[in-house]
Amino acid sequence: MRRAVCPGSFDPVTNGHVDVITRASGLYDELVVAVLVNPGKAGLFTVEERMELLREAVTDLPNVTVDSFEGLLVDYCRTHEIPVIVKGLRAVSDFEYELQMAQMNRELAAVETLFVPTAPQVGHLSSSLVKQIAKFGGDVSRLVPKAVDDRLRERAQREGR
Ligand code: COD
Repeated sequence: MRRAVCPGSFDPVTNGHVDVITRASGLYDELVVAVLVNPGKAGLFTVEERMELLREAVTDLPNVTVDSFEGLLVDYCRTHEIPVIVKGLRAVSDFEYELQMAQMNRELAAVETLFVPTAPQVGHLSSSLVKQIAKFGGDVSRLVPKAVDDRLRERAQREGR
């Protein structure tokens, strides 16, 4: 059984994430999408909300499950016997940091990292840009799954924008 994990903050999941998850799901028998819990950093969405939005985004991918974790990614990999981390790469700016993490994760636990180059049509997407656009009332419907767009609109309405 070939297993891999796609980790991230996913605050919230974007079409860029969905593209990487979809492509990775075709390469492995089982793919876990793991939401990082960072206790020191409050996101826009709670970890439970992010997981719920991810689950809705991957309903068509039967070999994908959604989980969350707090701590070192390599510990999660060890506990769940996952030998591969899949990451999306957007630009050179992603590469330096991602390479450093990949090398460290390999040194810590012999976990390999597979980089999936972003699809050109979603290479400019990031959760932080999506949040910024939505915050000021911009249209993000083409950038995120429908459930995320709905949730961002609800929030904007609630907050009177
Ligand atoms: N196209 C392609 N890929 C994309 C796109 C896009 N448009 N947007 C995002 N991605 C990729 C990112 O490159 C990343 O690989 C993944 O999707 C998740 O993105 P984010 O922004 O939701 O998540 P990050 O980058 O904040 O997540 C970082 C981790 C949580 C994975 C990392 O900090 C981590 O592993 N933390 C655990 C603690 C740990 O083990 N630390 C030691 C590391 S050596």
